[in-house]
Parts: sequence; C-alpha cells; structure tokens
Amino acid sequence: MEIFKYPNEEEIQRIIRRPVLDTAEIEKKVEPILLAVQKEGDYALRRFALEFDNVMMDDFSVSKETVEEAIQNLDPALKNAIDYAYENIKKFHEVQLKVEDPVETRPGVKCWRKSVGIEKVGIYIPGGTAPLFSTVLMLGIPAQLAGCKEVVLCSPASHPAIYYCAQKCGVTKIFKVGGAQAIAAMAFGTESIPQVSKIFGPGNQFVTAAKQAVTRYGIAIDMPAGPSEVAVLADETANPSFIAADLLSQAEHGVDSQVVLVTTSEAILAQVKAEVELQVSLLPRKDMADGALSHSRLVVVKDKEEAMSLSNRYAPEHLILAISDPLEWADKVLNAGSVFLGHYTPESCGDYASGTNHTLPTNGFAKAYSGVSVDSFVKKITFQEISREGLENIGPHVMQMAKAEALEAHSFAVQVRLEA
Ligand code: HSO
Ligand code: ZN
Repeated sequence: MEIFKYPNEEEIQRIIRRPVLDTAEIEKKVEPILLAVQKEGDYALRRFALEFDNVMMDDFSVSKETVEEAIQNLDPALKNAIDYAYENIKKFHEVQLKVEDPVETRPGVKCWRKSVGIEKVGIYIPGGTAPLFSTVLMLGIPAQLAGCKEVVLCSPASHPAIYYCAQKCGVTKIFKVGGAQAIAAMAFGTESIPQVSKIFGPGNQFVTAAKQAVTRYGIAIDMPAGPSEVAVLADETANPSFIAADLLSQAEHGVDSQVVLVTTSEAILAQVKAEVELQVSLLPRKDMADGALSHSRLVVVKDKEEAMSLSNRYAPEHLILAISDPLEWADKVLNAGSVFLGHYTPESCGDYASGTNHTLPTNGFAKAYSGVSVDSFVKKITFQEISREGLENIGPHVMQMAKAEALEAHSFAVQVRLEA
C-alpha cells in the first residue's frame, strides 16, 4: 500500500491515474477468433473448445433438464438469499420503467417518446475463480423488465446458482461457451447461438477486447470495462476495521483491482493499514487481494473538501462515504458509479442485494457513463403527430430554416402540404 500525506498536484495526478494496458497484443489474438466464428460458426466454437479447454463439445446449449437438475441440487439457503436479492433488485429497477407524457410543443404538434426493449440481448458470465451468478441478476432483471424477447446467456461456468438466476430472470437460452469466441458467437450468430444486438457482462481481457471489437460490426456493448475499483472517503468517525473490510472486498476481485482510501485523519490511515494487513491474512483469496493491495493507495488530505475533490477527479466505480455527515456530502459527488453512504453501508450490499446495479463504469468512465439499468436494455423511440393546424403553425419556421441551410426539398415537403 502506497501512502500519500497531503499530496501536491503532481502526487494527486499519480493517485488518480489508472494503469494503461497495452491491448494491441490481445487484440491481435482476438481478431482471428472473431473471424473464425464469423465464418465457421459452431464448427469454430468446437475447434476452440478443443484447442483452449481440451474438451469435445457436441452441443453448446444447456437444456432445460440440465438447468432443472442443477437447481434441484442448489443449497436452499442460497436459493432463499437469491430470491431475496431478486426481489430487491427488481423493486429498485421497476421504477426506471416510468412512461413519459406526450408533449404538445405547439398547438397541433404532438411529440412523445417511448422505451422499447432491445429484442435480442446477450449476457456473458465469466468462468474463472468466482462464479458471478449475482451478475446474472444484475443484467437479467433489467432485461426482463425492459421486455427483451430473447436473452441469451453464454458462460463457461455451470454453477447451479447461475442457472437458477437465469431461470428466475427469464433468460431464454443458455450456452456453455466462454471467452472471445462466446462474444463472437453472440455478435455474429452461429447455427446454435442466436445473434444479438447488444452484449453485456464482465470478462477477462480477451472477452473485453472481443466486446470492443464487435462494436465495429454494429453490435452494441454495455460499457468499456476495466478492473473493479473502490474509493473510501473517511473522516475521524470512521471504523478502521469496517474500512479495511471494504477495501479488501474489492481487492479480492483480482490482482488488478483498484483500491483507494482518502481520509482526513492520519490516525485512521494508520489504523486502516494495520487492519488491512491483519484481515488480508485470513482471506482465502489472499494472493489476489495482496496483488491488488500492492498498487493500492492510502491518502491523507487536509479536509473533506479536498477529499471530495480528489474523489471527483478519480471518478471511482464505487465510492464509500465513511463519514459522520454523508448526506451532506452526497450532493457534492460529481463523478462515481455508485455511492455508499455512512458507516453501515458496505459495498457488498450493493454488489448483491440492496437493489442497485453492480455493473458500473470503471477506469474513470464514471465521469461520463452511468451503470447498467433498464435504460441499457431499451431504445427510446420518439414519435410525433402534426395536424393540419399544427403544420400551419410550425411550417413557416421549418421552411425558413431549411432555405437558410440551402435544403429546398425540406422546405418543399412543408410547402406542398400547406398548398394542398
Ligand atoms: N464488485 C463487483 C461486482 C460483484 N461483487 C459481483 C461480487 N460479485 C463489481 O465491481
Ligand atoms: Zn464485488
């Protein structure tokens, strides 16, 4: 953990800097995978399964029976926790469905906007060391609420909880395919995997590069992904062991996780450091957390104003305000994916069950991007209806502007009607 005391501008620049990854090598490896899947479909998927994972795959689709059987074996206590989380996430996201009223901008000129679910979407859930079934809820629930007709899930993992969450969210098809080839399959479609219009979900660098690459083919993605991040802003009222646990809960995601403490108290900084060292030794994912901690930053600044300014410049994916007056400072948050207020609001609750979405902008993208919501699964289509009277009101203005842009046909489209 690197410690900064009352950093100057140059040091602040260093604190807020994200690691710059050289993605050229990865992109070079991903490109032929995309092309192969585009050209050869399922055959390429089988070839890659054999080549990368040493498995012969006949059928990638996970049958309803397999899903049912896996769910039968799911621990009832876990099932219950998932049900509880599902309800909260659904409750929170349902509000996002609100319908806008039509607006009559001028008499006889009526405009309105309607959300329409993206018909076909894809969700990718990585395999690896942690089966992120919670991400199935975070993507599946807004897709379900948005009314997406086809929700395809690709994952190399076959954890029963993934299947249970998929079933609850009404995922329409599940495939046991992973990596860049899974992204390619959903982007181009294969004999067995339907083509989708937008792809969501986390993944390793290959998956991320593949998602980025398929945007060139007109496929949308949720957002540019980077390593997970948390910034904790703490005053002297903070509890060092709570904060240490919060920092570690992000650090355990992976060695590249970004973990930052900004505090107004030198004592808190020292206590958090000691607590982190103690708690990390007890973690099963100690190695991963240690890796993340090796580039983590503990910063002490003069006051909360400075702390907030630093946080806004950093634009963290998650921001925890471990301070006595969090609500007063909440309004001063300008850049963050999701904010956790007070001493009893650990990030883990947002990660799993409080209701908010955990798919959030990283890498400073919180300056301009929002986390996933129902909005991410819809298009907003505008409509307008103009009456004869409306056209008499608006028409002359349109003609004036069209002529000034030297677009006579635009002008004539109004004129021909007014003269009719
Ligand atoms: N903290 C992660 C989400 C997650 N945590 C899933 C646990 N499971 C997003 O940054
Ligand atoms: Zn997490």
